[in-house]
Amino acid sequence: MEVGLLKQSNTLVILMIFACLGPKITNGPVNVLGDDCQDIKKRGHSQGDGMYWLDPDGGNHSNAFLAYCDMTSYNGGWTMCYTTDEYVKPKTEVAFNAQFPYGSDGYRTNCNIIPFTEIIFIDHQTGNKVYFKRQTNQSITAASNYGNAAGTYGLWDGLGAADNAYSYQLLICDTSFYSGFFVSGHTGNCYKTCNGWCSDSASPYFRTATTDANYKGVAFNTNGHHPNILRNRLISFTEIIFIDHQTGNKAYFKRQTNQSITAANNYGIAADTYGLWDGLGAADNAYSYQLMICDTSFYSDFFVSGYTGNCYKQCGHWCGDSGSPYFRTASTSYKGVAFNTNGHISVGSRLISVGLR
Ligand SMILES: *[C@@H]1O[C@H](CO)[C@@H](O)[C@H](O)[C@H]1NC(C)=O
Ligand SMILES: *[C@@H]1O[C@H](CO)[C@@H](O)[C@H](O)[C@H]1NC(C)=O
Ligand SMILES: *[C@@H]1O[C@H](CO)[C@@H](O)[C@H](O)[C@H]1NC(C)=O
Ligand SMILES: [Ca+2]
Repeated sequence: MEVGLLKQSNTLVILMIFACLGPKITNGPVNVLGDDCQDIKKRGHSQGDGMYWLDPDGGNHSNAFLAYCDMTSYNGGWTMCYTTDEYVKPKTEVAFNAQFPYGSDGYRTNCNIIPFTEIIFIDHQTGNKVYFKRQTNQSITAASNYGNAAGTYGLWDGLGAADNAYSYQLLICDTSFYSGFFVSGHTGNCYKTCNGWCSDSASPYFRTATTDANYKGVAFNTNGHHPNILRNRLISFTEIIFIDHQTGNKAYFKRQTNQSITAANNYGIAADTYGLWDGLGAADNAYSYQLMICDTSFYSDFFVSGYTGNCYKQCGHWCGDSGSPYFRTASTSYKGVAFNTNGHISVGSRLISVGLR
């Protein structure tokens, strides 16, 4: 999901040609400098969607930086802040990196001091776009509003794909629990705070992932107060790594056909969909392996285990496999975290990380 801001239109702007800054990257950058994307658009210097140079604090342009400007959605002028499928830290993750272009997981730019009255959310998997406009058109910046209760800004109107049965509210958070922009419906006359969500399990949420296992995933126009909502994982991968932080051991698995998959499209699909995987690193090479990507109340996560008895597993059916090495996090009935040990029983807890490429 991508989040961007539309600046209020009444600011004084100086547009300059800004030459010879940095290497060329995909989609530009366009050699145009502005306070923000809306500024460039208003001045008539848009050359379409792409990378532009921004200097929102004005004055000396040596601190100008690159941002992707969406110059076409809903009249354009959106400064796009970040693209992510997980927890973000937009307060401090502010540097654009050409390796992570707009629309790919990892895209970042610095929206902190851009004044805005509108905010857009884009779902890259469906192409759906929703934006919200503050009912009073007084602009705010993220920088001076992290952690404020939503009541500070009052109500926002939902436009685009937003459900217009609701008025909305905005939070800008930077806690270890939730970080980033967060729009949701205003229900029960209750304004949310960064750690108090008014028990709102009805209205549409627009939020990235929290660090709480009960509120995983990215909510786009769906209630996000329910545990284990679908994760919008965008990364295509043919290999998956598990790292055991207690021993430092690492095991990775490579799909035997090298056709990539994304988690997003594959939750709940039986392991035979992907066929066999080879175990590398610390994995026991007496086995071929199989992968599941689950999101059930029983088990929710990536799950690699041996392929035994010619049986492919499903998210609720583990082939009675009490022999092969498992790589899984905790299920709600098979406790603990398995790393290279059979996990068809409860095992001890340990800290592991999972990665894709
Ligand atoms: C702009 O700032 C840079 C870095 O602080 C400095 O080296 C440069 O002299 C400044 N330029 C002007 C015109 O003040
Ligand atoms: C919004 O701002 C414009 C000027 O930019 C002003 O004319 C209008 O009255 C304002 N509307 C509200 C609801 O504050
Ligand atoms: C994997 O992809 C490479 C190109 O990226 C191709 O040359 C190779 O034949 C593929 N291998 C399999 C097993 O599909
Ligand atoms: Ca400056």
